[in-house]
Amino acid sequence: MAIKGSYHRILLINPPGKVYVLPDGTPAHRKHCTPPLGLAYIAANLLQNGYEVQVMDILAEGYKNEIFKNQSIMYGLSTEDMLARIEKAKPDIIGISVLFSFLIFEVFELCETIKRHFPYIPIVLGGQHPSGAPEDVMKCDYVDYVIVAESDQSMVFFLESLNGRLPRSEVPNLYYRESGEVKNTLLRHTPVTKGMGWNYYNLKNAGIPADIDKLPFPAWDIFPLKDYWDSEVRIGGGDVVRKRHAVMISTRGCPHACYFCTSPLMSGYRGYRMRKNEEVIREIGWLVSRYDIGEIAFLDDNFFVSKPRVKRLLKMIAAEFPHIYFHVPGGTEVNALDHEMIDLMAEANFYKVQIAVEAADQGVQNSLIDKKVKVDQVPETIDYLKSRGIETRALFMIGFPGETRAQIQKTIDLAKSLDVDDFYISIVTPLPGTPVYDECIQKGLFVDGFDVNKHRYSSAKIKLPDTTPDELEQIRRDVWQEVFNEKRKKMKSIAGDRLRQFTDVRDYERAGFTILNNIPKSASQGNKK
Ligand code: B12
Ligand code: SF4
Repeated sequence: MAIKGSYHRILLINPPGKVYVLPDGTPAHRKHCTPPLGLAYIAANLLQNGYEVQVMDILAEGYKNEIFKNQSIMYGLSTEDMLARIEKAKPDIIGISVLFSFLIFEVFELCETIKRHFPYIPIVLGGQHPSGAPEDVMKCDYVDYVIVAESDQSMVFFLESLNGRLPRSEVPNLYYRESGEVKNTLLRHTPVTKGMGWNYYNLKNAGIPADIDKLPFPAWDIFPLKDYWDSEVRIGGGDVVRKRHAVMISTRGCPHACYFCTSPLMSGYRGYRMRKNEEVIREIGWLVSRYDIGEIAFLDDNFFVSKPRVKRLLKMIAAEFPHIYFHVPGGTEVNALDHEMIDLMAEANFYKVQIAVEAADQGVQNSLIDKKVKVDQVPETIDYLKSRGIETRALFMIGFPGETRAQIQKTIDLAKSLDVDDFYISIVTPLPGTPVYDECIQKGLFVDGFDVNKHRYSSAKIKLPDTTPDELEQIRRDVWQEVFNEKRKKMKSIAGDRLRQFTDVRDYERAGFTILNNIPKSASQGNKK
């Protein structure tokens, strides 16, 4: 069924990639080239409803095209190629996905370039950043609409309304302009909890898919799969295990609501929904038979939290797909990893997990981290994972509001003591739309020069009781250095690259960089890490 209307041809865009470059000229991390699952779901829903959909993955299609700009390596299609693609696609409307806040300026630039050449094509933005800061994003004159939260269905409703088949008030989660004023359709519902400029809605009122088994499978046929497969790196930064890899999701949302996390904005307050295991198995089978996939990453917010579901799923996977490899790049809730779970993971070829420890101090855990990690269980869990041959990476956060130097030190000590393949310590980074962001505004805790659009997880953003921003950043740098010196030889996952001095052209190649093997140090003078 072909849609007849003024807006029937949609171009979905994944923006370019960006890697921050340290003052000494070293890239802060590897490149990534991940299939954009959210866009693939939106595309599938639009296609199912008769719309014509095209995709331009600027990052993947121009993966090898790198330029140095604003102290970062940007990679993706050139402006000329991007404009030529739009000219050819002749879309009636463009939708752009913005997962990462640190990309929003580049996305605004992209919108400006598109509008300069195609002023009549409306642009709608969605994804994590617009969902947390819709009012901010609508301040950009080149953005016509924002849809917040999971938009599989609301994007279809939005197009129906543009085509005059649905009143605009019926489109969930839409921000638009009327007589120059920004308005939204969220106001119809009462939030469960409310902050400054954001609301958390329960599942019923969140305007997101309630039964995720009813969604069509992601529309990978119209995505540049070969470009994802040809890239040198893997989701989460690890090495290539199987060339033909894919991403999928078995649940949406999370039963928790940690005070720094955006999940409640995207997926409703405690809006946790599970797919039937049989449906997950059906999708794996489809990926294997249609695309000959050999490796799959589950992008769930909190994959392991529903233990009986996951244990049954792992048994089914081990029985049906013994030759496929799996990993989970999102933070894993350690409380869910008992021995039986770990044994089943090993049997189902789950070869890598990231343990979200966050903070070592149980007081910080209990007051700020809704999942309340049992910290004393962490070392034993990691040892058992290792004994079963599963690669482990531990994730920590330092610099919570009110966190003392002693509490930070506990986290550092724990990070250093664990026998993991890799760890990552991020400095607490308040994302718009989260309670921690509000607390910082209300109590005046943001450091001077704080800019929500320039997030980096290595820089201090919050004033602490007895640690200065410089000290906090130094503490983090010292741990890297120490681990680099002590454990470098032992580490085989991304830490090997993260801690590596980029001295050799192969170092750059392994990290996914193609043309830049030496960024001029002078280009970065005067910038802080
Ligand atoms: C997979 C993942 C990754 C992948 C890459 C994903 C990709 N496609 O590029 C990898 C592992 C590489 C990654 C890396 C990082 N990630 Co990450 N990642 C995720 C994760 C777990 C899942 C994303 C996903 O696919 N979800 C499933 C799909 C179905 O949902 P979705 O993409 O959100 O799409 C829906 C909506 O957003 C919306 N939508 C999406 N696009 C569009 C477009 C339009 C037009 C509309 C209307 C709607 C819309 O509708 C979609 C369907 O419902 C999220 C957490 C999360 N729950 O989103 C974090 C998340 C996106 N990552 C995050 C971060 C911080 C990072 C890192 C910076 C971590 C670090 N410290 O290094 C790096 C940065 C990478 C880099 N340097 O470029 C943050 C971003 C926060 C922010 N506002 O900036 C998130 C939200 C986690 C968190 N809560 O902190 N990440
Ligand atoms: S457990 Fe993880 S996904 Fe769930 S709310 Fe907390 S940080 Fe977010």
